[in-house]
Amino acid sequence: MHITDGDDLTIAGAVNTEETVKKEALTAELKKGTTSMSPRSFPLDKIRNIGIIAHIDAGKTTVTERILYFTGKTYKLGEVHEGTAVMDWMEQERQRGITITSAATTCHWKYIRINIIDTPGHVDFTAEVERSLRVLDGGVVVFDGVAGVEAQSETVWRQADRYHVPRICFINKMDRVGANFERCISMIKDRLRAKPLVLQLPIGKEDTFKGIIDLIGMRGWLFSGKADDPAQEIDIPENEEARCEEYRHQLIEGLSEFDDQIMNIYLEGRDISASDFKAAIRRVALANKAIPIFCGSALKNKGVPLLLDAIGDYLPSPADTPPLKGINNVTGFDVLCPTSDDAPFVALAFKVVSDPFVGRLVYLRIYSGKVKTGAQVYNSTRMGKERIGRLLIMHANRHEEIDEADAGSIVAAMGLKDTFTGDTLCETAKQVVLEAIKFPTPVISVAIEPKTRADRDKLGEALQKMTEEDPTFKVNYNEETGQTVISGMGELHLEVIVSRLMSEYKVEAQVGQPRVAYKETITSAVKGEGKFIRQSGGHGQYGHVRIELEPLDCGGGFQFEDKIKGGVLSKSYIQAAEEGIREAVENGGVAGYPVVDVKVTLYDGSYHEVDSSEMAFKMAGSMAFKDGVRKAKPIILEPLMKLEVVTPGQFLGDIIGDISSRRGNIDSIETFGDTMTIHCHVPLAAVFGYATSLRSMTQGRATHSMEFYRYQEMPAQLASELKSKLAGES
Ligand SMILES: Nc1nc2c(ncn2[C@@H]2O[C@H](COP(=O)(O)OP(=O)(O)OP(=O)(O)O)[C@@H](O)[C@H]2O)c(=O)[nH]1
Ligand SMILES: [Mg+2]
Repeated sequence: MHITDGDDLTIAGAVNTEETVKKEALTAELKKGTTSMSPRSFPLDKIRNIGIIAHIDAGKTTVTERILYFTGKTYKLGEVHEGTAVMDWMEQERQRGITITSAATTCHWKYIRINIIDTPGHVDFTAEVERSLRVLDGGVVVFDGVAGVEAQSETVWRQADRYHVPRICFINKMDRVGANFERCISMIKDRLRAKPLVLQLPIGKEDTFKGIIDLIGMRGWLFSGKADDPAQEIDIPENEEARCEEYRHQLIEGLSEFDDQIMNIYLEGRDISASDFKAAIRRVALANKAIPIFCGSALKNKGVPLLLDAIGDYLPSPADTPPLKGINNVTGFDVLCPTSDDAPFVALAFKVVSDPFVGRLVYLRIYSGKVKTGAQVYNSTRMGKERIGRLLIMHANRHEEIDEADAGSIVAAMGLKDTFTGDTLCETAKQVVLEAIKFPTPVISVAIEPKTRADRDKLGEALQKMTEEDPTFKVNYNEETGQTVISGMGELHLEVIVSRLMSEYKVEAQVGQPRVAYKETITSAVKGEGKFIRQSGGHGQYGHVRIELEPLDCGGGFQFEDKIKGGVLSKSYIQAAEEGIREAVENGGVAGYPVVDVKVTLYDGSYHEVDSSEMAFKMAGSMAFKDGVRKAKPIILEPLMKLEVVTPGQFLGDIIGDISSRRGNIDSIETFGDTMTIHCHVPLAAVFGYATSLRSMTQGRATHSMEFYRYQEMPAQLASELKSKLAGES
């Protein structure tokens, strides 16, 4: 079943519904394949830019693969477990059966164009979800029908909340033993604190799950399980009638709470038509007041066509999303960027990929205006001109060339040399900067030593490409030890990077054990002084600065203020001192870890007519900072992780005992039947290799999920042990 002849979608409430668009013509064109990605303007209100988001293994990629098949985009069903999923195209993804990098694609359903980004569920790749949610208009949140709302689903839900992304839920895996639709709904209510609008009920459960009841049309749909068999429409089975009436009633009540139009029809005792229903649900969903819920089994080809209808019906088009706010580069005033082809061009770069065949690709979400191949644009974040070489529509790792991209579209551009993730592109004459995307800091690192000189060169090049691609991946070269240290979000993240270095970039290197990325901060305000004075025979060196150091709140990063009174030091010496201070911040405080949450104020200094140089002031800055940190009661910060363990009750005692011995704190324990969910916080240093020990403790029957929570002070005893260990190593 590809593009179907099914009911028209009621895109009630969408812009231009009342028909600037010739639906039939468009549908026919799409069927023939004549409207491909071509450069023509696709009606804005018929575009859906959506992300598929969820906990690891919920079935996001499988849902996406089914969407591609049912929309006729692919002609073979892609399977994650067989390594044939189109969206999981990277070698690492196919080997491991997980998504690592978000992949974009475009397909058409009835007369809707759907731009999809399939995101990874593993928390180590959270940056991929963050950047996707930043540029998408709507989300499909997928749940495993057995596990319900898992830890990472909650995390992505909160991320979507932050970006105000309207979403719909798909309760997947209804065919699995233990699948429980009602339990999933109550978890959506309790854990996500969301208001569910149940629009479907499953017919049968587990291996007898065979279809879905649509509570709006009050019709049943049976799916044979074969992707090519059309769904069979049936009356609601007699034994389900009472349950359906009850749910429908709840739906009307739930909707009335948020929608006056439905409430009025209901209070007047009139029948609510399907289009009234759809229009009201769309209004409520777009306003993020309640969440439409659907169900099915992607793997068994059940329910996905109805989900596709729902994407058209209940998720926003770019025109429904409020205009994005940017800042005028010159005046500093707010600027609204309307989703319109006629407005000045504004786009956000949200992803950079080094493609081995086509080179450097920059993914763009175009918010306003259009852009043509060859156009000159302005990177307002870096204040430089850029030229767009070619424009592409991506389909996972393949692409199709276009010569123009419009407002509301998601495309990849070639030829941009100096544009990075989070940068804004706009017109030179109408400069605007959009808010950049915020990414978490890496918490774990590993040392890499290339085997030969040739490997060192290859390593440098590979790491540069990878840091461009992944904003949560950082590289530090330690001058003193000659070691390259890479940092990331977790063990899996670094493991994937190391595997890619070896298999994709053919670097041979010695890789150390993963280590915690500690940081340092100060706890009191102090003054520091740096004097760099050298008197040798001829020309000497003279640089002298006085600074003040103050602790900032957690997350405050590093701030620098110049309070030098006129003429005491020249601008170039001040800049050189700042540079020296910044380098010292990165190179580390008393224990050699980067210093965070500190403000440095440069307030005084002196220079020598002959001997002073920028170099001398850079040294003086660095010395002043080191002097200050030593006096400011520095402490070591360690990453604290949020850990969630789901286990059969019999292992609860052992798991809790183990967590306590790892300096963990239990926050709460939830019980669902015999399944216990333990929520706790544990320092990262104490949970290396946790997967292995949990597996052996529970015979592989417990699962866990861990994500970075925050940095916290390390206990003094452990901090001093760490310092003496470091002293011993150097
Ligand atoms: N029984 C059953 N298994 C499913 C269903 N959907 C997906 N799976 C299986 O669940 C596993 C994970 O599916 P994926 O589609 O890779 O899940 P994902 O959410 O993309 O996972 P990540 O991208 O790694 O977070 C695969 O083995 C799928 O075959 C379903 O409806 N029923
Ligand atoms: Mg996946």
